[in-house]
Amino acid sequence: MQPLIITVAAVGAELTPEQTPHLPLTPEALGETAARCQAAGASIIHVHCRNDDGTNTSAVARFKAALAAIRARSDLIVQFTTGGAVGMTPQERAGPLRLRPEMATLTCGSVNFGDEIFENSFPIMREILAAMRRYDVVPELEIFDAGHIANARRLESEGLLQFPRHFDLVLGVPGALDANVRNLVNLIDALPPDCTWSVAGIGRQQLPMAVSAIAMGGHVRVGIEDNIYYAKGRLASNDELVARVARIAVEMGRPPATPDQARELLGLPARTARDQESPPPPRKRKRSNPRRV
Ligand code: KMH
Ligand code: ZN
Repeated sequence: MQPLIITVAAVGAELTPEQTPHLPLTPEALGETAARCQAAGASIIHVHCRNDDGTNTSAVARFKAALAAIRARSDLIVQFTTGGAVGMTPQERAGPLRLRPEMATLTCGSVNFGDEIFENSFPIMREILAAMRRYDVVPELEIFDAGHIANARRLESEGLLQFPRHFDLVLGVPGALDANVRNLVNLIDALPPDCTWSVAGIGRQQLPMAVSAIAMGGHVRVGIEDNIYYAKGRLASNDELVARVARIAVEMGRPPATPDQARELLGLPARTARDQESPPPPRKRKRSNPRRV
């Protein structure tokens, strides 16, 4: 089986500093988190940015400082959010893409999100994808509901996306698909051929979903964006959550991928190419048999 790609979703948009002291609010704190999480076994960092007071921001200057801090302290694959926070405009969500991170998320459809609606109409998705194409950013496709995979296929048929791509299956958001193995298997069965996938279990389902994904040949997203607890009543740091999954993965014969191994598995250009004027075309992805259970 392939090495395990561990993504750390280290910040999010909804948490407040009152909920956990482990939120990396500043670019410096994000750089420190990146270094610790890479040492613990992560290969991708999913990035939202905050102001010093903890409020969410899409300011390009803040993302620029965060990108620089992460690159100075790690060689993690940097994946910007384009989901942002509920209520942000598509222009705000896509703004930081001009900084040309290696990856960015694309949520593939609207979804209830607690008591709110996380809006991702086709026009919004097309606009965000156009910005990704303009800046040569590779999308990771976020799936919160079963219909989102059909939406991704439609975007592909419109020529706006190419498959195979990496999918992140987000299970357990209140208002979306529950986090259980039956839903996970159904989603994997619906993926286009040769796509890789990870699972992001929300709340207390983070660890069971992660262990399921390791066993099924998928990859894993953990981090306090999705789950603030290490155990009932005990808050977690991001690197603790990464380290626990890495330990289990080693025991299960799936040692964590290095960032460069993850780039290879995901078909991303080698990191040094990002700093050149014209990056080379993406590598051809290896067949991965991602659906094997
Ligand atoms: N904050 C959520 C509304 C993403 O980063 O791509 C959306 C989100 C998804 O976090
Ligand atoms: Zn996010």
